[in-house]
Amino acid sequence: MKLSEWIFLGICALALGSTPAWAEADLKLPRERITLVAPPLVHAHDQIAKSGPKIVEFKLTAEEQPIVIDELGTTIPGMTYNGSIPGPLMVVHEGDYVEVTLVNPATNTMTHTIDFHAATGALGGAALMMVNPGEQAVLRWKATRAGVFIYHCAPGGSMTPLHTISGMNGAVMVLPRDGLRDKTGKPLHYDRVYYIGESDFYVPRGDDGKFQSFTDASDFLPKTLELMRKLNPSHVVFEGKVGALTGKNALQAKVGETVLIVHSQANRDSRPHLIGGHGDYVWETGGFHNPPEQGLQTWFIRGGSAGAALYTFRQPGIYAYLSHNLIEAVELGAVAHFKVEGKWNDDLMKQVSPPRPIPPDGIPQVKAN
Ligand SMILES: [Cu+2]
Repeated sequence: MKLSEWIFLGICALALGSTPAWAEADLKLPRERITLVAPPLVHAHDQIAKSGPKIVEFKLTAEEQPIVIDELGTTIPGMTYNGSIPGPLMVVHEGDYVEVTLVNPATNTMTHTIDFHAATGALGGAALMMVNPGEQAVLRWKATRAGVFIYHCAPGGSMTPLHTISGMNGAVMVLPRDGLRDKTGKPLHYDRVYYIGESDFYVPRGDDGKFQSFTDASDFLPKTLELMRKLNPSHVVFEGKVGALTGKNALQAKVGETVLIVHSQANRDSRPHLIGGHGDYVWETGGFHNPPEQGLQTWFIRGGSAGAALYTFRQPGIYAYLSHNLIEAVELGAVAHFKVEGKWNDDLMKQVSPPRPIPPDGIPQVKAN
């Protein structure tokens, strides 16, 4: 083995080791290594920080792999962080340092990086994380702003939107050290947190009118680029696939539980709405130091941002959580389900009279019951 190869292996070993030597030399803080999980799940975390700032280590691997984006089996050559669309949600506290290792395996064909909207400087870190196949980089940035922020690939030019819409996007949640609060300063807590990442895909149709499938990026990218420029998505989906969060994949909750729903859209506007429920507290623009809005029906997620909604479920049943451009929800796929268990509250809603034929005598249905 050549000397240069030994040096490269040594650098890799350092970077993968428990404490990178160069990082400890300039920042003496406790470290915590987080194992990320695929959305809609979120890694375990404290809502209120138990100690002072620390360095929180995450590892993201760029994975270029075919992904199925609908129930028809339509396949695109996806680009992902850690294999999921969106990439995993990373949770830290304000004042912590986020230390990310980005790995681009030699089996990949493209250059990847990360622009963290929560980070300060160097294109959100993208300029310092540009890794070619066979390379990795480590970036540390200070979480100075509390809120939910997206991250996405940004290799430059048309590759930036192409990689972002091909799956390379995710979010970071920077919690205030003392947790979430309402506009009066009252603490707010959640029993569960789900991360919903919305994606827009641009897939060409064949002469038969059906979506074409692709596994080769060099074939797919020029065609999706042409469609992308018309701003007319073929799919708008949650968690990278039509039906990823519906039916047997529904999100679970119980009556009385408070759920934090983090919703990101790295490229395009969205309008989350929970049918039969509300946003009790909504940080629509994602900033946790802005007073949350209360009692919302629909909220707006600007393309290139993330927001968070806190809701306490009060009735059991199946709820649809969708983008309330109903065409995008029903025709293009932007729907999730919550399956909520518990006891029905007649005071909040009661079926006074089920549907029945209109009585000939015109007696009001309420009396007929
Ligand atoms: Cu990329």
